[in-house]
Order: sequence, then C-alpha cells, then structure tokens
Amino acid sequence: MSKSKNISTICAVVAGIAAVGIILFINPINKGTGMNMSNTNNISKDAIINSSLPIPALLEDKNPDPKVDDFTLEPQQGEVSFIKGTETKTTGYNGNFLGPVIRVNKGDEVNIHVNNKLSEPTTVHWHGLELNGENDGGPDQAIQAGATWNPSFVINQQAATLWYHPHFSGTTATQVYSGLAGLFYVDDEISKNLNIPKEYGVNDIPLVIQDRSFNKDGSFKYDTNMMDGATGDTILVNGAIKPYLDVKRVKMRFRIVNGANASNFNLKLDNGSAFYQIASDGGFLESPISQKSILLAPGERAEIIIDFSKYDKGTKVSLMSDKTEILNFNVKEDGNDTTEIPGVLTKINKIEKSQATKVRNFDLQGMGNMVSINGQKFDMNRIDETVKQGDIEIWNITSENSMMHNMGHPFHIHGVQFQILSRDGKEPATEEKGWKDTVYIEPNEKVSIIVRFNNKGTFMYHCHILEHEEAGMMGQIKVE
Ligand SMILES: [Cu+2]
Repeated sequence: MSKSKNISTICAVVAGIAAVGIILFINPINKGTGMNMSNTNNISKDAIINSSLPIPALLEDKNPDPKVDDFTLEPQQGEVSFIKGTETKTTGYNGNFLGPVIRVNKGDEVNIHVNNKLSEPTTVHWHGLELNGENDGGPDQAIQAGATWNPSFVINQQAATLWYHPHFSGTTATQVYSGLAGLFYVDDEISKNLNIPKEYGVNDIPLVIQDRSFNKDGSFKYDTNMMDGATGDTILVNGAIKPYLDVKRVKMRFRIVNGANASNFNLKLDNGSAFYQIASDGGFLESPISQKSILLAPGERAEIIIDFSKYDKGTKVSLMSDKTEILNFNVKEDGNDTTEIPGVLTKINKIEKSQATKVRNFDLQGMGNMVSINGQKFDMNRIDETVKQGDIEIWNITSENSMMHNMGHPFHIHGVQFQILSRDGKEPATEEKGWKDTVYIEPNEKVSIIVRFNNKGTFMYHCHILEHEEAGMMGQIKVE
C-alpha cells in the first residue's frame, strides 16, 4: 500500500523521463504490446515435466432426473509437482489444482453443494452465468471454513463456455493463484445440433491458461510487489508447464479461458496458420471467423477450431502466447472426421440502442492500490447503481489515461451477458459482436456496451485484474 503511495507521490513531482520509466515498469499488460515472458525463466529445461495435457474430469451429476442436476464442489488444499523434484502447495476443487468441468443444459435446474474444506472463507462465483444475485457467489456470500453453500438456479441462456472461481474480499487473488478455478459449460439445442467437434476430451478440449512464478523450492511465488497484478514468468495450461497433446489429423475444438490474475495472452500458432474462432465469452458467434491470433484479457474466453488435417503425420505444431510455446500438438494418424466448419453457427439478436432507457459512465482510474471507479473504492455497504429488472442500459466505460495512469483493464459485470456497441465510437471487430461478459478497455479508450438486466439482486462490476479488484476497482449494482 505505502509503496504505491510513494511511487504516486514521486511520480507527481518527478517529470518526464522518470515517470515514463515507472509507467513502463508497472504496465506489463498493455493489450497491444505482448509480454516478453519466457516460459522457463527460473526453471531449468531439465526440470520441466513433459506431461501430456491434463484434461479436467467432467463433474458427475448425482441427480437421475435429466432436467435437475446435483453437483458437489469441494474447495480444498492440495499438492502438485509442477517442477521435477519439487512439490507445490496448491488449492483445487475436488482435487489438487483447478477443478472439474460442470456441464449443464439450457433449462436445467442446477443445485450445487459447495463444501468448503479450506481453512479460510471462500465464495464460488459463476462467471458469465445469468442468475439472480443470491446465487452469484459474490464477496457478500462467504462460505466459512467447514461450511456448506447450496446455490440453486435455472439455466436460461445460450450454449457457452463459462467458468467459476472464488470471489471473497481480500483473498480472491491468492485463492485463484493457488489453483481455484474451473469451467462451466452450458449446452443447448444449437450446440448439440451443430456438426462441430463436440466430444469432450476427444476433439473438444478445455484450455485454462494461467501464469505463475515459482520459488526455488517449487512453491508458488505470489509477488505482492507487483503493483498492477500478480504476473508470472511461467505459463500453465490446465495446470501443466508446456504440456503436449497428441492429435489425430482432424478438426479439434479448444475452449480457452484466460484464468490469469493479471496477464493478457496473445495466442497464435507457431507456423502463423489461421484457425477459426467460433465463440466469445457468452456463446457462439454468428459465423466462424478466420483468425491468426486471439488476444484474451483475464476473465475472457474464446472457442477455436484448429484443422490438423492439413498437417502431415509427425508434424509438431505449437500454441504460442507471443513468443512463448505454451502447448505442443503432435500430429498423429488419420482420424475419421465427420465434423465441419459450418457457415452459420447461430443468430444473435442485437439489442438496439433505441431500447436503452439509461446511460451510465464508468471511469476506471488509478494504478496499483490506488485504483477506483469514478473516484470511489469498493464498499460492500454501498450500492453504487440501482436498475429496474428488465431494463436495458448503455454503459460507457473508459480507462483513464495520463502520465500517471496508463493501463488497460478487463471490465466484467456479474450476472449478465452484454453486447459491445463501439470502441472509441467505431464498430467493434467481428469477433467482438457476440455475447460478452468481460471487455478489455485499452488505456484512454471509451467502450460502449449495451446490457439487459434480466435478474434481480446485487451484483458486482469490476476490473478482472484480480489485484485491482481487491484494491477496490469494483462497484455494486442492485437490480430490483
Ligand atoms: Cu484493472
């Protein structure tokens, strides 16, 4: 806290070059410029465990009624060997690190039993789910150590790749960093009927991408000196360092979540080839988009299809984040691929500007511990905005830009999916025309979104750099 204050004070009185230097130092995630991360900074090459890509288990639904689902999640402590000869203390849901995939159908009644086996309070927030405030798992819904929380809700949104993670005040960032995160899939008639790769773990693969640093003894190094978020020098995919995946010469779908505390990932293939993006945060795009790279800020998701049939058996293809190999694909034998890249995926009903009844402005301000929204830090006892259920609103989100504050922020709203209207007055890129729940705001940029508040309750909106969220770059909206 004091460090950031000191730097602010120094910045205020030191002009020009010194201030620029500090801004560069504290600005590792400017979305336009990639990070120069080495995947093996503190880890010798021999110490990397060359494992195959871990595939999270699908969580068993204990309810025999196909329309009613019962799942049990147990946040707990664990231990993982990420680096040869060392053990890392971790946390996970129902296991040592990360969590199982929860998979539900649109229309299902979902009951989740969260048994907190940690020695501290936690919450479970369903990132991207449209539900009422009591089930959202925000910081006001603590599950004490040893206690149980039983949220129950009906799935009322299109097929999508969502995720879940803790959201307790003061420990969100450290609990996510130590391993608490998992995926939440929604299926509907469209996702079931599209002839795209959809066999879980076979040609439909989740990729949770995160960065971590390690101490010499193998323990996670959570660097609290990182003023604008805990970034790491090592990238994990599904909890493994530079794993490999053997693939047949077929089309493969990857559901990617940026589960990092603070880092953006600029994803591409080492050979520069294009792939197809088929979904954004909240579901399918209208049509597949050919992309050579995808930039994901913390909290954002994308689904892509890579066609491995164009490579000969024996080819190695790598998924990169900037210049770092993060996942190696070994192309194996032919497969019997009957899937296709459809011309049309879904129809997205555009929310019209004319339907909006109110415009609100949110300015994301400051840096380090000095962050705020519209000059105010988060206060659990203060409702910042009140909305009527069913109302449609335009939210203008800006990221303050000055010599002092030159940062981008991923802005997330709980309990809704929204549409991007414009970036600095310009139409958003095609891949941003789908449903979103997290949008990256570049420094000095104004992004307008349109959102319908379908569900009642109190919800958070915040920067998804977890350390910014913890430092107060968060507000509360009450839908009544
Ligand atoms: Cu931020």
